[in-house]
Amino acid sequence: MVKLDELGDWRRTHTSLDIGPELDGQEVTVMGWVSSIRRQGGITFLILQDKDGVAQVTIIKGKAPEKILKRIDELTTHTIVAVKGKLKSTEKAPQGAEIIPEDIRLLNTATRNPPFSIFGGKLPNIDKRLDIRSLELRRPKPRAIFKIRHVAAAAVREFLSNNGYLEVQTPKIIASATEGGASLFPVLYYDKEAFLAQSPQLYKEQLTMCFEKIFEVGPVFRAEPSRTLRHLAEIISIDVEEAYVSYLDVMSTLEQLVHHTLKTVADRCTDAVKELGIEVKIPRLPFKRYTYSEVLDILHDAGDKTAWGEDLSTAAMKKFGDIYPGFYFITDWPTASKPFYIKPKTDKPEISEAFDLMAGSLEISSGGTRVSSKRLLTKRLKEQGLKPRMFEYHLKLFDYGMPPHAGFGLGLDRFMMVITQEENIREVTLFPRDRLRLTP
Ligand code: AMO
Repeated sequence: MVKLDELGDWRRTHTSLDIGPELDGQEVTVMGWVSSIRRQGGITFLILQDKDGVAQVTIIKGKAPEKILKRIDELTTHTIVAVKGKLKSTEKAPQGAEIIPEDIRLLNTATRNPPFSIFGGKLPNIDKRLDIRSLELRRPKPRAIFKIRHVAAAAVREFLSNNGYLEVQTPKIIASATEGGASLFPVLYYDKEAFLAQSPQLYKEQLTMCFEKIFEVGPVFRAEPSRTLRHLAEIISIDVEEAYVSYLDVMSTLEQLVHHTLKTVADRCTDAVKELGIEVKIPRLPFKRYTYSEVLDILHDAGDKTAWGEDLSTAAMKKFGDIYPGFYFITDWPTASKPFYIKPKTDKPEISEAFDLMAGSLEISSGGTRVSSKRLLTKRLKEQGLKPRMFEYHLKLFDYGMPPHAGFGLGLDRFMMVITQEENIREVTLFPRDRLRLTP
C-alpha cells in the first residue's frame, strides 16, 4: 500500500501552460496526474498532466533528494501528484522547460486499471466510455470538444448580450406541455402532477411584455421514445424571444448568432480544432431560405413522395441534406404541423410564419412569429386538441396587451455536433440522458 500525503498548505503556482524556458531557475509547484513514467538509466521522466496540458518532471539519480527517489518507485500512471521544484530550460521537454524536483507529494493513487487505455489504441464503443465519462474526458479528443463547447456557449452569450438581449432563467418544473404531450416527463410536485419543461416557450413569450429582448441558455427535457444519434432526453437550449419583430427578423438574428459563434470558435480554439482534425468553416450570410413547398418540389424531383402537409421524414431530409449540405432555413411550414403558439399567415392561414434552421439534414433550431392575440391563441389551442383552461395562467396575460413577438430555440448539443462534425450527440454532451441511460 502506497502511503499517501495530504495536500496540506501546498498550492499550485503554475499550470503546465505557464511553464516555459523564460522562467529558467524559478521555483514552481505543479499538480496533476501522471500520464507516463519513463526510466532511462539513472534518469526518470515523469509526465504530469493537468487541465491545460503536460509538464515534464526530470528526476536524476544522485542529484534528486533520496525521499524523491524512493517515492517515484511507488508511482503508477494516474497517480495524483504535487511537485515542488525548479524550472530548467531545455529544448527536449514539451514546454521548452523541465522541472527538477525538490519535493514531491503523492496525493492519491489509482487502485485499478481503466478498462481501456485513455492514451490511444482501440477505443471501446461510446456506451463503455460513458460509463466512466470523467476519466474518459482526460483523453485529448473529448477535452477538445468541451473546450470548444465552452467557447461556443460563451460566444452565444456574448453575441446576445452585446445586442441588447437580457439573460433570464425560467422555471423547469411547469404545469403544461408546450411542445406536444408525447414527450413530457411527469413529476410529482407535492400532491400534484407537474412536468419537466420541454422549452421555456410560454415564459419567454410573456417576458417580451416587460423586457422586450430576452434569452435563456438552460436545460430542457424531452421524453423521446426512440434512441437516435441526434436525440437526448435532456439538452441545453438557447432560447431567444423579441418583441416588435417577425420571424424574418429573428432568422437574421439567428444566422448572425451562428456566424459569430463559428467565427469565435475558429479564432479562439485553434488547438482544439487541430486536435479534432477538422476545419471550422465560416458560412456566408445570409443563409439560403427555402419554403416548405420549395423543399417538397426539390424532393419530388429527387424521387421523394412526401405529400404537402406531411412532416419531412428523416429519410427525406437526408436526401435534401445531400443536395444542400450547409446551413439553410426552411420557412412557411403548414400551420397544422407547427405548435399552437406559431402565427398562421393572415392572408393564407394554412401556412405559418415558422422556420427551421438546418445544417445539412440536421435540424438545429426552430422558431417563428408568435400568436399575440388571445382569441387566436385560444382557437389554435383548441384546434390542436389542447384545453385552453390548462393554459389560463398564460392566456390571462394577453388581456393586458401582448406585443407582437417572435423567437427561436437553438439546440446547443446539436449545434455542437455541427461545429465539431460529430455524428453522435452523446460525444458532445458531458453526461447524456436517453431512454436507456440515467447514470453517470
Ligand atoms: P423544437 O422542439 O424544435 O422547438 O426544439 C428546438 C431545438 O432544440 C433541439 N432539440 C433537441 N436536440 C436533441 N435532442 C432532442 N430530443 C431535442 N429536442 C429539441 C433541436 C431543435 O431544433 N419552443 C420551440 C422553439 C421556439 O419556437 O422558440 C422548440 O422547443 O436543435
